[in-house]
Amino acid sequence: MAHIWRGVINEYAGYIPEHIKKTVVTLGEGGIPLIRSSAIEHRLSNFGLQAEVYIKFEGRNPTGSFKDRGMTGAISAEKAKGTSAVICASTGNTSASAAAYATAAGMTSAVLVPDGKIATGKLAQAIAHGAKLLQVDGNFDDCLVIARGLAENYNVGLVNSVNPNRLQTQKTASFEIVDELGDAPWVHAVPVGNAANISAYWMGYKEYSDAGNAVNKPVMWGFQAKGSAPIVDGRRVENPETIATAIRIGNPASWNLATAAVEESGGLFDAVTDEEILVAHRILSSEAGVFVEPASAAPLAGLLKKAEHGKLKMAFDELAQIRTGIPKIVFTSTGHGLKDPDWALYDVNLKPKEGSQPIKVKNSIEAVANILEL
Ligand code: AN7
Repeated sequence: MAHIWRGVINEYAGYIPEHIKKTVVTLGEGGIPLIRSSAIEHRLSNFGLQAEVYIKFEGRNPTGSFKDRGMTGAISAEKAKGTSAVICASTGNTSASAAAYATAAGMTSAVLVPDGKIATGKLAQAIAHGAKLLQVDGNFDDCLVIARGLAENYNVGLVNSVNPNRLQTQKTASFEIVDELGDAPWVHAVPVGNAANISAYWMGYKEYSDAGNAVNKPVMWGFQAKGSAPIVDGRRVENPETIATAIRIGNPASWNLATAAVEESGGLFDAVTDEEILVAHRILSSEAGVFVEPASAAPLAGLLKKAEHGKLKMAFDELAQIRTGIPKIVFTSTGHGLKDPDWALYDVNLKPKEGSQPIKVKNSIEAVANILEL
């Protein structure tokens, strides 16, 4: 039977609150199949581990990141309220998504981005979709304070993930995973910035198993970037730093929800270095065939580190008491590599990578064959 994917609100309507469903604004987000990666399974086998590894590649969403799943909920609810202008603070992806969905809804948008590097692709998207783009003399956390203040005092809707409608539709990523695997994976790893995504996944897994669609729930593993790891450090980071600019956040808004998700699921938080992130980034692009932005490589970096240190084996052994079959791991790669493509051109020491420039060649079959050593 013909079926056009109608976006996450309509596809999972039974799990979405009424006020979000009244006026659905969608760009067809979600509906993203897991990618099973034999290359990463092979990497784990080098540590003596047998597992099925699946990538939830959220870069396949309409604006190239997982933010679209939540944005359809936030913008739909604002539309139902008659809101005409929305605002958000963002390290880049939220702004791209907010701008796109606001435009589709016939609203205006303004986005507050921090001083310092925001990936070019993300800025281009916000501008292309007509957002008013303001770069604040401060970091992401400062931007969020301003955005909240504006929404409290002026007639403008806040579409950051502190808006509960975001999580209500973002949770659908868990539903899709369970629908594909037939149950929750054993371990689910995600990058953590403002900490909404890990909270939304956990909410989704709980709701779906409560509804009888899954027998189990996964353990949630959250990975922050070292230098920008407030939850791991147990305190706010005043000047967060990492090359993974998407998760350069020092005071996550959903800190408590994320901590609850990890505690309830029996999971963990840990930090990975920029170098570990870039190594994982390279493995994803050159072995798995999946091009992500740096923040999206953090969960693989974390999983490989845990595998190397024997922690993944310990987790499997423990989970084998309640689960059967081969362990299944899912990790979420949150954003597309094209958002921030320069990273493909540098090695892990941030030096220009060999072979990152095209080789000039004469316009002839023979010349090309020669260079390719055919
Ligand atoms: C690619 O766009 O916070 O822990 O303002 O863009 O739910 O914040 C982005 C976050 C991971 C972290 N990966 O997710 C923003 C913003 C990518 C991201 C995260 C972000 P949360």
